[in-house]
Amino acid sequence: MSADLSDLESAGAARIGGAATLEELRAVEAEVLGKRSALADMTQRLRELDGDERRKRGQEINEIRARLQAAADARRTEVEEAERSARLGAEGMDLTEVLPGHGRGHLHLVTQTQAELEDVFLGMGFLVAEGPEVESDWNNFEALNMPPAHPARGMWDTLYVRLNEPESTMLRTHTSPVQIRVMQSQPPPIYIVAPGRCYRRDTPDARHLPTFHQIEGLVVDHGITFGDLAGTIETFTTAYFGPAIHSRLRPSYFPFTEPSAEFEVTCAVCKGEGCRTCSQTGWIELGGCGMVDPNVFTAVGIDPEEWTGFAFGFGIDRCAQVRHGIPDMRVLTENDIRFLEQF
Ligand code: FA5
Repeated sequence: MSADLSDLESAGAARIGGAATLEELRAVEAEVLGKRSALADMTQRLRELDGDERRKRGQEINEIRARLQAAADARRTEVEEAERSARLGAEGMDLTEVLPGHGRGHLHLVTQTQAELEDVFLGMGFLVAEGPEVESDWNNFEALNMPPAHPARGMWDTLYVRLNEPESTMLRTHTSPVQIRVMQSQPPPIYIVAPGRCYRRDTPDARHLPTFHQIEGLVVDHGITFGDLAGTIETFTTAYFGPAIHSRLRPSYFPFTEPSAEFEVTCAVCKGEGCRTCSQTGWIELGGCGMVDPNVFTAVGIDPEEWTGFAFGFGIDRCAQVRHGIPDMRVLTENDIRFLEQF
């Protein structure tokens, strides 16, 4: 019987190994391991044997069945993989295909705007820096002169991440934490811009999105003045918006700059007349700016007696809105092809 069993196993293994499709393998499995297989027949015939002999043969048959089942399982994985590769090859899409009348697609307006803004500042001698979107309380608030419970934290409706201590980790509410990261990682002089995504619990409206983009600027050097800040903003607006858009600085408050200002440009939708987009004011706020507060320098270990600097943070989506006269910013996230194709 041992010789029979060994023949049966090698024949079964050969049949399994030769199955080329899943369907074939199913049929072979039934034939080799199923209820009507020779193996099942031998199991039935165990009854004819007695005592020890029956136990010994029974064990042999079980071992052979287990080995053949393992071979069938392994073959199934191989055949499935081969069938999947063949199917993918046959169904493969040509993503480079260009249908008549359709372009190849292009960068989203916000991405284009970010690249253009980076170019303007690169042309002025700035470098581009980056920081993470998930930030620590220290970088997003505390080092920016806002200790815990500082009332100015309320200026930014914050989305927290459930990580570490409660409310210690958040989705950054602005790109200003990149200022902190840069000042901690390199000594002055510093001339950087940091574009990136920000998050706030803001209700979407014509000028607000809960997820939006800012571009931060930071300059730290000897003898930097508010005049340098105003000149930089003026150069940037003329380069990016052209001469038709007017800009103005108005006194404001940010805990990390002193003095601080808000930076506004004429509403491109109504040309300054007043409309729904600009809440009838004729002006749209682009961002905030000011001279780096000495407390921020102290927090990152830069001597405020030696160095001075300015910082600014503008909305990238707002820049796109103003430049292209987009009445409602929400279209930027709707992915309506009729809108996207215009840019
Ligand atoms: C700030 O975020 C400061 N960090 C800016 C700053 C940087 C001041 C450096 C001083 C020095 P504010 O919250 O005002 O400031 O936002 C700046 C700009 O980001 C706004 O003027 C607007 O253009 C854009 N912005 C803010 N919230 C939204 C929003 N929900 N949707 C779209 N754009 C927004």
